[in-house]
Amino acid sequence: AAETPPPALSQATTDFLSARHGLVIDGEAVASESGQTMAVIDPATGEPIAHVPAGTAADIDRAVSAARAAFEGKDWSALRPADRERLLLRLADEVEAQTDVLAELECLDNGKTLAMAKRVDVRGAVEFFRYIAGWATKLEGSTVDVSFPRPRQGEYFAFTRKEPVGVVGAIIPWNFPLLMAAWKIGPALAAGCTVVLKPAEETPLTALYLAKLLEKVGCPKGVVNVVTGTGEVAGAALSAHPDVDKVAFTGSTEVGKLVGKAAMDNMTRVSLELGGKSPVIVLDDADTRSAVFGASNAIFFNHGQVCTAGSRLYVHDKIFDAVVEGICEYADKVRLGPGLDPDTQMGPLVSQKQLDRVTGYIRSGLEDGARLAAGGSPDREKGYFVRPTVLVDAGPDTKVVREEIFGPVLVASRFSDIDDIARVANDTPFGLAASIWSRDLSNVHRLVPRLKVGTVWVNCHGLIDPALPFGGYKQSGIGREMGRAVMDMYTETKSVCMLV
Ligand code: TXE
Repeated sequence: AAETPPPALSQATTDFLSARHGLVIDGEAVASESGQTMAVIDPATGEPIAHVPAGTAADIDRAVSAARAAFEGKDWSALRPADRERLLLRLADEVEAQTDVLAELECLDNGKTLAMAKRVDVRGAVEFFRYIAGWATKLEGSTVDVSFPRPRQGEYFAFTRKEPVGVVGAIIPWNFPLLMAAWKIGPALAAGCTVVLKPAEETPLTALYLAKLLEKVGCPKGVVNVVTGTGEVAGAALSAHPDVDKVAFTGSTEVGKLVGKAAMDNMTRVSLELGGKSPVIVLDDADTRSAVFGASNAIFFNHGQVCTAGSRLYVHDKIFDAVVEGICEYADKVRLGPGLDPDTQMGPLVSQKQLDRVTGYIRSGLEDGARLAAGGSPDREKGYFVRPTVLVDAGPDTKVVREEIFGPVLVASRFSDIDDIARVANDTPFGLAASIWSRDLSNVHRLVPRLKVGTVWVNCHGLIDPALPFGGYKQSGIGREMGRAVMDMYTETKSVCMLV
């Protein structure tokens, strides 16, 4: 296909890309102590677009000290809950005002389309900051009637207080870089915590830009620190740091286990949002058109690089062919290209590593006997493009059915026994989400409690709302993000019992 030149970037984006990037520690942009940097690659071309410092354990030490000093210091603790709420609301306004730059950076850094970066990533961060800001003023303890024997004099008065957990170490992935930063920084600041953020090495740019916006809206120095660097060095140092009070991690289950173990050595609180292999279950009475569209979006949205991607499709035998044909038609029509090109519907995968991983899984599925119904190949010579792919009738024990691929690859299987479909859907180490497509409410209600997952969608998939708790059963993680539930992850409960 003829390459259309991407539209020009805004001046602010060009300026930011060509600037010298530092780690953000105690409000200053500083080089890594090692002096090393890492290239940031545009996945549409494979070319570097910027360089950022490769943070080391010594840099994590500096950042944690800054976060500790800020947590204990008067600038941050002097802020009333209402001040923290306003700070987050100002941040939301500033992120919104800078939508174009943030979306361009996300598009160049991650590969997603500009339209999606605006509509999902930036909009999602704005909405999330606005929602979570409100929790700063709504944290409450309770008074408790205790049943001790009556004292000779006076009486007991007992209550609980919610207190910020302290210094938060946040480690985030590359699939929604700005949004994941927002999901960690938002509740931390609302609760009164301070943060050291380690963005993914593939996508550090919007986190660094967000740090500038935090400074602009008056966030005190040291409250949010950003250390770019690799997972093995900077991430590992952050998760094992004895002066971090809570680690918040989103990423692979494999790394989540390492992070959880390292944190547990110091009894550091930890929340883990990990991988998934979410089933999309289409019952025989489902509306076929909406199931086709819904199942296509469930897997191809963000190129399948979504922890809740509907990567296992189970369709009732009666409508299997119609649904799978519809999804393949959808897949075949998707236009791939650089995210900046307005005609693009799907951009490249994030990195060479992901390209190799995803194409490796497609090969393994075919070797294990699955039939290729759509896609199956890289799309261009340059950049990390993979066509939306559908594999049919892969065996239940094959790697493509059991492991998280994290790319636009759907495995479609048929079923006929609705009483058995929950067992099939649950036959995975993961438990993040599932969707059910049906017009029969009693079948839906029978299935919902049987699915061992953190979120069930019915006749929709992947809808995430700041007010709705989000997280996994089983190896998909520990804890819940968003909603009221997330504030428990960033606070300690102190019980106070007084004889008065
Ligand atoms: O993830 P990692 P990768 C899954 C998905 C994907 C696979 C590999 O299946 O194909 O993981 O992606 C940091 N100690 N998900 O390798 O490594 C790392 O720097 C501490 C699902 O990119 O888990 C980054 O900031 N931190 C997922 C973050 O962990 C470490 C999103 C996530 O990277 C570390 C991303 C270590 N030893 C990938 N090693 C989802 N569920 O949303 C790495 N990191």
